[in-house]
Amino acid sequence: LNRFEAARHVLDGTAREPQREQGCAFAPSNIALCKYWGKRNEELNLPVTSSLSISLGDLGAHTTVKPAEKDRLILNGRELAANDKISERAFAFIDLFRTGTALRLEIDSTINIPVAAGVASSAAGFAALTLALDDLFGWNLAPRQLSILARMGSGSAARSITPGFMLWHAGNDEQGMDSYAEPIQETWPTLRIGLVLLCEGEKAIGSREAMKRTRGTSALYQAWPRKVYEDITAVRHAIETRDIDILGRTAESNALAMHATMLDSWPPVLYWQAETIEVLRKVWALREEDLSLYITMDAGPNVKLLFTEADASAVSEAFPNIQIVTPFANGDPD
Ligand code: 2P0
Repeated sequence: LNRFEAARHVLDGTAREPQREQGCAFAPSNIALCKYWGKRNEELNLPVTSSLSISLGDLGAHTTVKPAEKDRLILNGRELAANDKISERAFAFIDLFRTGTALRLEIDSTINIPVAAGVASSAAGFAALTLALDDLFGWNLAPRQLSILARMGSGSAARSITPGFMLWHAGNDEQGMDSYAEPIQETWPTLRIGLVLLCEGEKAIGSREAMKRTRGTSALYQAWPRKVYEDITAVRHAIETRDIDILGRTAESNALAMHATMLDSWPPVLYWQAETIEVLRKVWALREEDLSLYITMDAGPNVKLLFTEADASAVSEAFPNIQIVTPFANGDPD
């Protein structure tokens, strides 16, 4: 399989046996401002386009990995069954790094993202697992290589290897050696992200399947790569100049365009619920009142708000039930 070859390529010459008792790591979750939607290679999670994200500060996954009698996955204190989908995906991922050994591992992961916020936990989960394995095996890989490995667990995990703004280069290489995320060296201490806590039931369709269907059936998808390219340019400029209106407008438009390609798919994919539309209309009304408030959304009904500290109290008043994230909580090194 191609992913074993790709992993071997990255890990060339490194240890296949633990170098210490256990490996530990934290990785933040991230939200894309310019989305990853569509793969050119499903086995390696190679994207059609580049994407750009912001990490969620201290919201993410704390993971410990250590040798054990059998493979075990403990998630937020509860052991999952070996045939649970999440366990199967995690064990298949660690298989990439222990070929030719009888090594069994216990993964203990605590994810502190509120479930009702609808922020994917796979990004933080696979990134933290990759970092914990690096620690356990003593690989000492560079962030770029860690991003390539994490990507093979979940595409968006490529963007969770380091905090801050991350740009995931789509790349051209067939094995994906040029498809990794790297930090954009800018901070924005006044930037805020609001997680609107909606109730989410079981997803009708997972994002893997939805991406595949969109790429395969939506005529609008043809316009998507160019749209993302232009949006990434605009968002980078907005980050450099700390312009919340350009950042917000571009991110909102990018998310809505992604959902438009889903609606254009067959059978159609619609993640929105009635509450989703209520939140959108409320945000648009507040913008009429000169609030610099914008939204982004992922493969679910939940809405994430983008704004700055200057509007934080007005936003809290309008949305009492949100969790506010400060991505650059440690301030500005400049
Ligand atoms: C993103 N999403 O850029 C996009 C926007 C959802 C909507 O990345 O199949 O869990 O593991 O590579 O990364 C969610 O998809 O998919 C996602 P896989 P992933 O954040």
